[in-house]
Amino acid sequence: MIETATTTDKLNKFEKFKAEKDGLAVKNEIENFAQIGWEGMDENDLNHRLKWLGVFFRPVTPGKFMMRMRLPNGILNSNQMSAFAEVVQRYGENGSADITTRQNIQLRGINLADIPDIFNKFHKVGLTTIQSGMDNVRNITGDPVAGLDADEFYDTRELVQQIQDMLTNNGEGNPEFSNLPRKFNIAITGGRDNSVHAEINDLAFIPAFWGNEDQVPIFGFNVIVGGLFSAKRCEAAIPLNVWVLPAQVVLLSKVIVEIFRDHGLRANRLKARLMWLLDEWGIEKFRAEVEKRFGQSLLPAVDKDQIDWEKRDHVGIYKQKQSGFNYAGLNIPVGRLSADDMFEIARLSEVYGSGEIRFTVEQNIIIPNIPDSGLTAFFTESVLEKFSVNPGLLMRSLVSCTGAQFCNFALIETKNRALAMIKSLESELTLSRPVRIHWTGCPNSCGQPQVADIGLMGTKVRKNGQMLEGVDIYMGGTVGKDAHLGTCVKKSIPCEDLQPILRDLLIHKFGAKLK
Ligand code: SRM
Ligand code: SF4
Repeated sequence: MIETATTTDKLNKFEKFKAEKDGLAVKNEIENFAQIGWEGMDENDLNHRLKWLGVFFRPVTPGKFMMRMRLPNGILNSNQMSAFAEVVQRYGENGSADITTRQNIQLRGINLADIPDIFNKFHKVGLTTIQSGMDNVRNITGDPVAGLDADEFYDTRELVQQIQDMLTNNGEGNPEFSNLPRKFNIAITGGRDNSVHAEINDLAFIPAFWGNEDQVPIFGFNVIVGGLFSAKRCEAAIPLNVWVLPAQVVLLSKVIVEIFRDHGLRANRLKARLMWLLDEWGIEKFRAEVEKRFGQSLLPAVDKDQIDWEKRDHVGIYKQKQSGFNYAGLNIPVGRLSADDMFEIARLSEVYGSGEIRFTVEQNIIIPNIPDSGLTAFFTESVLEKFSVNPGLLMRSLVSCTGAQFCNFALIETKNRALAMIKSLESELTLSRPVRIHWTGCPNSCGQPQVADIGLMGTKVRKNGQMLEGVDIYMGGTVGKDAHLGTCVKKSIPCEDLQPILRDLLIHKFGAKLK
């Protein structure tokens, strides 16, 4: 039998606790939680509902919480970066931060008692954590060089912000969208290189011009839907056969999230993402419902979209479209930052740029608006030794999810192991091109191994009667133009045996040479 939202008797335990009390309700209880402490909290409030506020209880480090922000289009300013630094600084060695694969940041080591103060601090500098976890629309990604890139078709910043404001009630929390069947990812790309991995989002907008050769082309977006990675299923998004003007993007997003909310499958949580609804309905029925709710007929998709470049990683120094200005892309190894690092990045952005900072889905940082005249002094900054603008060809493309250090789903340690392995491979090999290696600690695929040249997915492996940490190897992921997902090519490699296998792959498939 096909599961539908109407089979309420079969609701999974998440649906049941959401029906009892909405996730957003804990917004009014945070002062009380801070006073009673996490040990005194209701289990569903602690383990689940707090995530509606972007506050994550970490069973691996009980009492030291993680906070996930919302940073539309991955953009922040130096005051906001300093606020992050101040928050984690007070937790000493337990305090750190990670840039995420959705152009976002997570802060670690936080005490529950401090959270009301931290929220006040964030409010003052225009930051929100609202609805950044669980069954909500997650951080909305956009081009990291929007407004800087001379070749872009559309500056995505305002649209991304408008969608976030609509879905979150300007960051205050929006009960209209706080009970989705599961998470929902949205991305908008306005450049030529699909810098946001549009195809792995539940809803994405891709630049495409309307009109034939005799007409003045009109700019808009083709719409794709249903992309997802999960332990059960990984799929690239499929065309909705809709083309919209930029001015229609917010309403279309609203309508599609509403359909997911009202009709998404809720009985089996493993099948609660949008793609499963598309399977059940078929794309034509889904499109018809979108059109009905949109209130006017929608144009069909344009044959040719504008993604015709290889994906850029933005690491290095690049000219902006504003004459005489540059953006600097800094490699942040596996996205990890200490409080001191964040103060330093904030300072760099103020001294050399305009105080603006951006994150990429590769967990790196961009500092825009550095005048030509500032570059020589910029290069002398010692922080660039740690966060290089010209890193090794493996390090520059390394991505890793959180892994066992903080994540209780993890089957393996990821970030530290990834760093150590890349350093040692770079010491053995000479490369002539970057190779994108992505680590992910379990099949949930937060580290997106399916988009990598070489993806490594954590698993448990039996060797000589012992259970060890291991990986399945994915290959063939392509990004940018004609992006498609990689597949598993080798299973169950113990991590202790991985390095020579990676070395051989790099030599035989990616032209690396032994030093
Ligand atoms: Fe993820 C669950 C970390 C991007 C698919 N993800 C989790 C949790 C919340 C599990 C938990 O409670 O411990 C992880 C938090 C660990 C921690 O302490 O950091 C977690 N996911 C991450 C981040 C931080 C990985 C990173 O190091 O960058 C990324 C945060 C993004 C953000 O800022 O919002 C992150 N997660 C992703 C992505 C990539 C993306 O969005 O492009 C995916 C695959 C794409 C997708 O969702 O379709 C992803 N995460 C999952 C899933 C599988 C979802 C599913 O439908 O089954 C889970 C498990 C779940 O939700 O039950 C999960
Ligand atoms: Fe945790 Fe698995 Fe996601 Fe890594 S992929 S952050 S281990 S849930």
